[in-house]
Amino acid sequence: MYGNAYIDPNDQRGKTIEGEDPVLLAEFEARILAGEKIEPQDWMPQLYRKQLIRMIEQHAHSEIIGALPEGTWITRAPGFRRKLALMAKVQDEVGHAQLLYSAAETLGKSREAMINDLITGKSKYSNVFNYPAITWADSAIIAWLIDAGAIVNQLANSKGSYGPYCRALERICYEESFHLKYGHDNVVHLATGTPKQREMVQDALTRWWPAIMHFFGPPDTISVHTEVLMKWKVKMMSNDDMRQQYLDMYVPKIWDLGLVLPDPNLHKNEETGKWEYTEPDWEEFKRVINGDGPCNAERLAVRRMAEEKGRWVRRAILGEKANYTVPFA
Ligand code: BYC
Repeated sequence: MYGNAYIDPNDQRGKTIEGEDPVLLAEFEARILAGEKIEPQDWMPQLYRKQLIRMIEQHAHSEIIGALPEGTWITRAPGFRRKLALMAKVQDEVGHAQLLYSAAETLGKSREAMINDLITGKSKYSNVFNYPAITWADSAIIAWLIDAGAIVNQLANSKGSYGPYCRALERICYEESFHLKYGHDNVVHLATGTPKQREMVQDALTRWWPAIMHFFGPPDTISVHTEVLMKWKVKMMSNDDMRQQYLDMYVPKIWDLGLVLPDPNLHKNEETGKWEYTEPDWEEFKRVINGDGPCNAERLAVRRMAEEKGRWVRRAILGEKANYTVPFA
């Protein structure tokens, strides 16, 4: 347990900053304003702690679940070199989850509790991993364009206020940049290949684009957490600003390959300097992040099976401490 890390579910201070000591709160906010990092043993408002746990935990779940769609292609990768590279990438993603669960643990929530919340459907994870990787080209699009989205998000937030999260993000970004190059190489190979390969990569891009637009979160006007997260420098860019930066960096690269994005309205308004686009279907986004996407049930079933099958190992190493609170079916 770290510093004042005990989490009381009935503690109303976790919902607002009311009830916090005003002097401690002012000192905390001054440190954040000065660009200092907050460390686990430091005083922090309960709302800051709860928001960080929510966000880092969701991020960790996204990495471990995110290993699954690409993971299905390891046995079917086209050639030995692609297989080796994909295996290494998938292994990296699981390692990212490990780093992030450790960062979240410093805030007082145990890893067992986080995993239980994932496999019981209580916690969220990134929308994008609830879609299937139907062809090899889907895995290429994930590695290029979803890892690219992750880098936009993580590079910004690695400059944030909570030390353990920022340090984990920095390390993750080094590996993600390599994933991005691997993904780009795969997409270029397909886009400059046979007509069949080109068609495959175009179809994959068309399938993934709406989910990629969702990836950065709902528009700022309806985002619930952005205001408080940005005030305390957990989030360093708003959802819409991340989406804009991403479009700026990657749409020209996609068009350079002669690929078509499935949005006839997508263009940069030269006067405002902003990208204009058709809003993706936010009702679908809500359904998918709340458990009703094409692969949610399958993804959680795989994680549940992994927890169940690994149980004896945890028992052997940790004894009673390995007991999870949720009984498996
Ligand atoms: N997916 O108030 P908002 C990877 C939820 S893995 C699902 O804007 P916030 C990779 C949000 O949680 C890296 N849910 O939220 C791995 C909230 O619901 P709750 C993935 C989403 O937190 C393997 C509600 O919508 N990256 O790259 O201010 C292979 C309202 O949203 C999403 C991360 O996890 C979403 N996309 O901002 C390849 C980054 N968006 O909690 C690649 C870490 C929103 O109130 N997370 N929601 O029930 C973040 O940076 C922020 O949480 C977000 C959303 C920008 C995603």
